[in-house]
Amino acid sequence: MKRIPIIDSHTGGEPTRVVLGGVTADDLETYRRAIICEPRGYEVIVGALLVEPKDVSCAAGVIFFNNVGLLGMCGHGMIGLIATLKHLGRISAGEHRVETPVGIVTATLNDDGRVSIRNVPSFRKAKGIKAGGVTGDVAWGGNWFFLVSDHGLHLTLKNVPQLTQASLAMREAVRAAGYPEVDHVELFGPPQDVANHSRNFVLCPGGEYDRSPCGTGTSAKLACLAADGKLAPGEVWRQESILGSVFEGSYEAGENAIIPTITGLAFITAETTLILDSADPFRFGIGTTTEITEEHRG
Ligand code: PYC
Repeated sequence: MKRIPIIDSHTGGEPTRVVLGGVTADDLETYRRAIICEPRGYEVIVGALLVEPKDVSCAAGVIFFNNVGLLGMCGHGMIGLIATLKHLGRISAGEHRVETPVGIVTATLNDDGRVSIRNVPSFRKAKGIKAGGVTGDVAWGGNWFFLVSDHGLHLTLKNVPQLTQASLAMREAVRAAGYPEVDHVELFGPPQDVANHSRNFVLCPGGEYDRSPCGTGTSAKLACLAADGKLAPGEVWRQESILGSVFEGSYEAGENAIIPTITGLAFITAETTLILDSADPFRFGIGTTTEITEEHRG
């Protein structure tokens, strides 16, 4: 029996599963799908493995992962991680530096329970790329995004299958157009709540959609707004998700980049231990991206 203690949370509807032990950075790939996919999870979950930071000024290190691989950074996941560390009594209100594979993020646990993430430097790489019948920008916010507004689609929950298919096609097209690094697609439209500035639909690397407004995607959006002179440093941008949940974003000007801060709220949903029974043929997970091999059958 292999035991993996976890804590689940959601940030604006998007789940995070923090792994507290039983797995190291070296064997994460062996257990990644067991942690994320059915029958213990589902393909939307983003995992967060706590690791020792290399930089001693950091309170923790984290590796984010999903159904198809590793993520550079994850905004909703970082908010979920901080809420989890608070739930465990390991941190209190204030600033906490957290090391990720793409840089150090400063997370502030506010007195009201919300978490503000001062993200890695974010920037627009290319403007006005024509691909797959749309025109969009390629930007980095801790992950790579293709940001599109002229898609002509309605950003509603009932349209998720259509939005997913269209975004997958756009991702293929933008990769073929010379941007193979793009693994997220972000569609923008008018908000449903007039208090917000924009609504988005975000396609994640494994073909799932982000239930939250996507922290790294909102950072990429802020980089494009800043580059176009449409948002000033310190000005607040309220990004609404396809569910209607909201992240607040603002930025400081950096060198050839911006430093975004994204604020959101996470709720703990479960604390439990995953069990991988060596007799279980599905102990390493099943799902659309998973093949059960002889090795898995044992
Ligand atoms: O919030 O940055 C984010 C994120 C990336 C993938 C899913 N959520």
